[in-house]
Amino acid sequence: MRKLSAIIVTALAAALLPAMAVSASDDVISIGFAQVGHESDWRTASTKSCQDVFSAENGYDLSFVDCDNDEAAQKEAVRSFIEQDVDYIIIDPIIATGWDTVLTECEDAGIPVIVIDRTIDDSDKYAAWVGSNFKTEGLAAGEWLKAYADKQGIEELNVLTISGSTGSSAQIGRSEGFNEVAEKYGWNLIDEQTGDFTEAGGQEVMENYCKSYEGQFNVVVCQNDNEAFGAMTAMDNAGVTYGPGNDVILISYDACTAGLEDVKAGKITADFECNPLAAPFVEEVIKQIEAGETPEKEVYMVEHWYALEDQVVDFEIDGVAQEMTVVTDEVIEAQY
Ligand code: GYE
Repeated sequence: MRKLSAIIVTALAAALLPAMAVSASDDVISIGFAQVGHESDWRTASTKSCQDVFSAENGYDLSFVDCDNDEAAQKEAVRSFIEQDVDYIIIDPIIATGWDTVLTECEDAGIPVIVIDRTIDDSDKYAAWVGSNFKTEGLAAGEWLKAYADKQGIEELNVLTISGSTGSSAQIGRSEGFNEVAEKYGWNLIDEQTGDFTEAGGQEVMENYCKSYEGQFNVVVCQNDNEAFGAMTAMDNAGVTYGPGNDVILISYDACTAGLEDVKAGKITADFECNPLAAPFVEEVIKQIEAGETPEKEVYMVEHWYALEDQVVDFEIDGVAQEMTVVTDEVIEAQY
């Protein structure tokens, strides 16, 4: 009797197990993620956010491609995800335009695309976008500068900008926002050259600026922290001082841990956050699609503007009062 039941159990298990294995793997959601590259601290935090959320333990099979800032490689990556027939494709678009053809291919294959961080500006064939308002970041930096310069009694602002990767929506939005404010107040925008969002790029552009515009500038705007790190090295070498109370007001974007440490150390005068932790919101979008719901087309990340106490000033964007966050050790500790 015992022997018989054992045989039955074994036979049942043999019949059921393959089916169970199939249905278990059916539950796994496969995702292809075409990431911009690895150019900055921000990017490292963005990649980690996706890898943490879309882990095997959480029921995902993530194919991650680092596109190394190469637009063609990014389109290739998306096409390889279509070949693999993944369930979802996540794209952080290096460049804002040139996407309609490949997004049509995703649509034809029935694979929903979720865009994160940077925007796609010439196609709406994606399910949702989760990211930041880069123009608002630029407006914030500009309006802060106006209020801060007024408080310090600085009348003339001569600005050098080290921009991000040309044609990326992060670069376009930050330049648009800041330059709009600069024009409104009649500041002198001396030059704007790209540092490609890298430390090496920031250093190279700043070395050239220090030679070409020696003694002619009092504001340097870096469109991310890594460019600011490079610009600081170049200014150190050229004997230009920066940060509160020094020759140059140094503005940065991203506000990653190392950027905030430089705010705390009195090197970066103010840092305008771009929040890279989009993945939990992307997971929400996927859950909604899985449940047959239509997700919000645009989801905006919450961000903060950082400075030391003495550099905190009141300012508004389009009539909306902005709050600034004072950088402390606890704030740095909590940052990505
Ligand atoms: O500011 C920069 C990164 O797309 C918002 O890309 C992102 C930007 C970020 O390399 O550090």
